[in-house]
Parts: sequence; C-alpha cells; structure tokens
Amino acid sequence: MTETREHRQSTTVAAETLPVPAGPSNGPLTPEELQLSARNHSMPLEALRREVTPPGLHYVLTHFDIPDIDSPSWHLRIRGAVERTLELGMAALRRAPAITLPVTLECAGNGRSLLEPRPLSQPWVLEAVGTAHWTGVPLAYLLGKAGVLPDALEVVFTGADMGVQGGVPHHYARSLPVREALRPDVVLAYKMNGAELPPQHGYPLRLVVPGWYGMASVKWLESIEVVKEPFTGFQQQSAYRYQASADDAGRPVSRIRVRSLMVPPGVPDFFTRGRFVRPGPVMLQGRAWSGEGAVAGVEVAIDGTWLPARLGKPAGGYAWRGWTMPWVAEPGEHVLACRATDVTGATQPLEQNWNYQGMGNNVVQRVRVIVE
Ligand SMILES: Nc1nc2c(c(=O)[nH]1)N[C@H]1C(S)=C(S)[C@@H](COP(=O)(O)O)O[C@H]1N2
Ligand SMILES: [Mo]
Repeated sequence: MTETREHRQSTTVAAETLPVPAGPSNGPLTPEELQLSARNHSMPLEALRREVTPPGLHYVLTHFDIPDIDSPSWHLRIRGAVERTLELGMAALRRAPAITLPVTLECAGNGRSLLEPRPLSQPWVLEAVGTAHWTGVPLAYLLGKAGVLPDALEVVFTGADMGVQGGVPHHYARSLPVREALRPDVVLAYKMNGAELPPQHGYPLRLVVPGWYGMASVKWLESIEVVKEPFTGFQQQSAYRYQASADDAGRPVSRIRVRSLMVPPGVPDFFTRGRFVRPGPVMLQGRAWSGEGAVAGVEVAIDGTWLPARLGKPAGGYAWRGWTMPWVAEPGEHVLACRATDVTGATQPLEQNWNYQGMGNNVVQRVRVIVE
C-alpha cells in the first residue's frame, strides 16, 4: 500500500551486516571508490565542445542498480494530498502536452575527490556534468489535473530503484517544496536529445528539475506523492546536506553553484592527462552555468593573470553558456584557469570550503600545459 515505502525508510539494518563508510580520508583511493567510479562515469572534458551532450558522454550517477523496466506494464501514480489520484501509463503521458528544454545537470558531489580530506563516496574529479534536451510533460500540468490541496507542503518523487545506504533500506526518493514543483519548467521527461531515455538516465520516465543539483531529478519515476509534512527519507534528510561534521544536521543542498570548465587545450599524455600544446595562437574554450541565476561573466587566467573571456549566446533556461578566449602560447610550462560569476554576484572560489559530504564543490579548474 501507499505507506510501505515510508515505513521501509525508517527500518535500520543491523550494523554488522552493512557497514557505514568511515569518515573522510587522506589515503589512497579505496576499492569501494574505484568500484563506484567504474559504474558512474563523468563527461570527458572534450565533450564541452558540444552544446548538447550525447547520452553516452553525459555523466551518470546511480546509487543502486539500474532497474530493467517493462514500459507497457509500468505506471506512474500521483496521489496523497490531491483532489483525485491519477494513474498514467506511457501512452497517456505521450498524449499530454509536451515541452523540450535544454538543461545542464551537475552532480552535487562533483569535485569531491579534490577535497582534503576526501569524503568517501563517488570520487568525482571535475566532470560530473552534462547538458541534454529533455522532452516530456510539465509536472505542473499533471499536478493541476490531480488538484493539489491548499495545505500541501511538498511533493515526493520515488524511483523504482532500491538499495541500502547508511544502513537504511529505501527506494531512491526526493521531495521538492510545492512552489518549486509547480514551476513551469519542471518536466517529467521521456526523451533525451529527441530519443527514448537510455536505461541509465531513467527509462521510461524521469523528473528533471532545472537549476537544482542532479539529486533532485529522480530517475525511473514510479510515484509522485503530495504530502503535508516535510519528507524525511534518507536521500532528503541524511544525504545531500552541507554539513560541517558527521553530527551536524547541516543545510539541504538545492541549487547548482556557479561553475565554468574549459576544454583542456592541445593533446594529452595518456597516463597523467598532462597537456602538450604547440606554440602560437590557441583558442581556449569552455562552458559556464549556474542554478542560481544566469552567467554574467567568465574570466580566464594565464599563469595567474585574469582576463575576461568572450561569452557565447545564452542557450536559455538553465543550460550552460559557451565562452572563448584567444591565447598565444609561448614555449614553457603554464597554468590555465577559468572562473565564472553569475547575476547574483556569486563567483567560483580559488580554494574550496570543505564540507563533510563533499557537496557543491565549485572550485576553479586549473589546467597545467607544456608548450613545445
Ligand atoms: N531513482 C534515482 N534517481 C536519481 C539517482 C538515483 O540513484 N536513483 N541519482 C540522482 C543523482 S545523485 C544525480 S546527480 C542524477 C544523475 O542523473 P544522470 O545519471 O541522468 O546524469 O540522478 C539523480 N536521480
Ligand atoms: Mo548526484
């Protein structure tokens, strides 16, 4: 019945059977981190050349297993504090009004492995990001059909995938405040870049919440429940918080902090990924985004001297914006860096403030190149 998930969320598995990871580490990468990083891949930085990321190059983050969903028998249920419960199959969803939006998704844990000490989880470097065109039904349209009751507080989204995290068995589930859920650009997507959703990106249906870190965009969506009390599921109350220490309740993670990345110029060394560049003119390029407001500017530093980059056309909404910067490469070793600022005045830090889960790291990217 409708309560089972919430009850399962509060059941704790015996600690001896499912160890909770130890605190942050300064040591070498652990086998558990390696295992996670082989399952969850980032976007190779050269893919920043493309405005739209092909599905195989878009980053992927899946906590548990990718479910194998048979779409003819799959249904989405909308229930809880609504005037009428809805149950919709894919055929009904495809008949509903559809929108397509370019959206940059970034994992809230992006940059985690650069922190010292390093929180033990998916060990992202810098590239847990991607931009796709998502097509689907505006969530507000379906919530309108269901009729959200006036005393509703949040909307809870639950995926088909299940597992154990922090000793707590649960389906992956996240909530949004009602006013965010009713934004016209929050979409229940069944297409990515014009094609059916790939299994790893949430087939047959996922939520896409533009501007929020990726954890809000629940994949393999099965249930939408309007609730009158704050949702306390694991992924809401324990995970995705800016915490100073293990026992700090912290603040919830929501919108994407401003960030820019550059395509590493030249060619890489296979093992170290160090870059080799020919002397002469080089067009540096990259993209910048923010979930808190449009990108207002990007600066590029060559050996520590910052200069404004040229911004490309905004793609609209919460999609990244291209930038370019001409550079005349002189023989020797150089350090390139880029830094974006958004319309709220927020800018990327030169050194990241540490937090216990390694969330919201938006430190400036530095690329070391040898010109020869
Ligand atoms: N059902 C479900 N939805 C999920 C997740 C998950 O593990 N299960 N991971 C979330 C996280 S943390 C991120 S960053 C994004 C990643 O989306 P992508 O794999 O399509 O890039 O999906 C989110 N939605
Ligand atoms: Mo994430």
